[in-house]
Amino acid sequence: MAEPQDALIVIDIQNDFCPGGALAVAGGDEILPQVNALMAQFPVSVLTQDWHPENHSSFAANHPGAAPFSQVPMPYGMQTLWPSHCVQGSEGADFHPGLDVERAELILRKGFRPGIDSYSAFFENDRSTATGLAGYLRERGITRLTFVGLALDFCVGWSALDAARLGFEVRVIESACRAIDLDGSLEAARAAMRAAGVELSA
Ligand code: VGL
Ligand code: ZN
Repeated sequence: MAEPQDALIVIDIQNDFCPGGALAVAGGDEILPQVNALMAQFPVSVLTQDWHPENHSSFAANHPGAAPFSQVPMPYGMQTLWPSHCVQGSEGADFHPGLDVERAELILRKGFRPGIDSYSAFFENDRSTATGLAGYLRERGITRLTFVGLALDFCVGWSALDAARLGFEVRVIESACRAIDLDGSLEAARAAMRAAGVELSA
């Protein structure tokens, strides 16, 4: 049961992460009915929106000769290079039309700085530049977070790990997520979440 101190955090359910999108996650649109039903049950829902400028450094197209899904060293660590996706103002960056966007009380955009990616809803990929979400949730008295969305092994997983590190009680509902699963990333994310005390529920 959702209590007043609960919030649902809905990660990146955008056209580009759904079938037909630039960085499509298999079955990404299948989670919509469950996500919408959860939003109706939680007292607070927050949506995140991946929101990159065209010159974003996580795009393979901005690294001449580099292939999508390869890795490059960045000042903050290794960065996977992605097909260009969720470009600010594009249709691909819009929320999936089937998502109950009007229920959300906050829409948090991330990944808008050209030089750094932001998988997590709490910190950019240097793990230290804050997005402000933790402060928002704390000021509202929220202590328990339930994560759903795309993709389980990247933006959902990194967000859940940061939330646990910040002291929130954290749950991920796996049936309301889908994964990219790049080179074992799904199992690695699951193991890291379990080790951090994140509750993975079916
Ligand atoms: C995501 C890769 C790049 C995600 C965002 O939402 O999981 N993955 N940008
Ligand atoms: Zn992205």
